[in-house]
Amino acid sequence: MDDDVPPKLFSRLSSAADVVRAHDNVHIYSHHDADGISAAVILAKTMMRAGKGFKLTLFNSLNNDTVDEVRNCSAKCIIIADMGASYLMELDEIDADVIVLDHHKGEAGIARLHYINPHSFGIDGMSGGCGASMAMLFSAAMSDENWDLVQMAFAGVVGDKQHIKGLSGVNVYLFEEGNKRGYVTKADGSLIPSGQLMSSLFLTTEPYIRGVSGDVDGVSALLDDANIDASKSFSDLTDAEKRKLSSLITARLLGQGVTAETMDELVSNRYILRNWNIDAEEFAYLFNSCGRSGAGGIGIGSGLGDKKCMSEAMIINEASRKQVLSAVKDLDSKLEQMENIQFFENSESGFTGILCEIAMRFIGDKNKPIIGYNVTEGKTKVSSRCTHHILDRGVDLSVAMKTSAEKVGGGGGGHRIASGAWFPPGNEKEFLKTLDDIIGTQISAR
Ligand SMILES: [Mn+2]
Repeated sequence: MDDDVPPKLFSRLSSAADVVRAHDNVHIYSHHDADGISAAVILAKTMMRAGKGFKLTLFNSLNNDTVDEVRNCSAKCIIIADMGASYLMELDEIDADVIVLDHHKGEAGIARLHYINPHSFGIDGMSGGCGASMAMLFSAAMSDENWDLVQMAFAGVVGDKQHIKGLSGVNVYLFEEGNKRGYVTKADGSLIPSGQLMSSLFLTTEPYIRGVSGDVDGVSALLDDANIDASKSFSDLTDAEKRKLSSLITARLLGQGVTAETMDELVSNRYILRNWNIDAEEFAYLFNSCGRSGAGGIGIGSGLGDKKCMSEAMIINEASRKQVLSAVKDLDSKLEQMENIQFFENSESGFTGILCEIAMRFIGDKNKPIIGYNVTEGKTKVSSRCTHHILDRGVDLSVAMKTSAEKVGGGGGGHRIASGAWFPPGNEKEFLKTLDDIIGTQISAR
């Protein structure tokens, strides 16, 4: 694929920038995950620098209720990031200037809306541009002075895992421009998590190492095997120690049935950000933790450089990672199998998607998509994940999730590889049965 940014995309961005310049106040809406929060930070900073008044709201998702909220806001200029593609017609009817910076699939006959999505320009939004990438392109169209914000864009790119097979699409352009200006550099990845080893190996869920993650004795035994002093950090390790520890971790992961594809992804490049002492991956963890703990504002504050927010975000991050870790350990024994899918119920809302992703790579059957759901009052929320290997077998989760949810009075959508849905509680069995059938049909049609 051509990794240049298409000229048409630039002209669309520059007319969107003109629209915003004509207003004094803007309402920004974004998604509460790492990509959405990164996009929100970029847009907030851009508005501050442009001297615009702004409000900022994060949503768990764009749905009928939150679209209503957008419709009823008083702003005459609205920017929606990392969401919107599935509500284009509704957003187009709003009596205001609306700019949508999304990378999820969705096309509709729109008249007034300023819709900026890599998919519209022949770039795959699953890997070649995320919400934060689009926000960054828009920010650069507002002013060339905003290129420092490319650091935040990489928190979004990494948060949406767009870097794992190497950069593509507009992310290549963002890296080149950011690197040229000294804001972003690449470093080699490793199976060994960054930070103090006793703690980082205990907390690690990417990779989730059975018998090590969440197991103090297991961590000590692993470090003993590798002949490494337990007080060491990743950065203290000699090359020989790194090699020894990596190979022990590799052996463990192979024993868990982790694929070569996943191993490659785990050692994908790390992105170092000039103005921060944490890398893009650590930022993505931080933002995700804040978002799913309902503290997206703390995440945004830390991305904007507020020291108090940053230290609070660090605390939230540690607590949230412990919570994810214990849920993953729990999941290790309760994943249920159907013919073409595997599923689990998550009692906590907010991180079902992350659990799906971890389970897909480190716990479950590598040949079936993983579905996780959480039943709350009034709504069952579903997340799903598969792998490139499963996509190659003909699976499209975005279609399958949407169709199955609509059948039980709900809705859904997303990417072929990761998609979400919701429906009224009580329909879980029927939903799963339909989904299992649809995935079966998709595979046999191939
Ligand atoms: Mn995104």
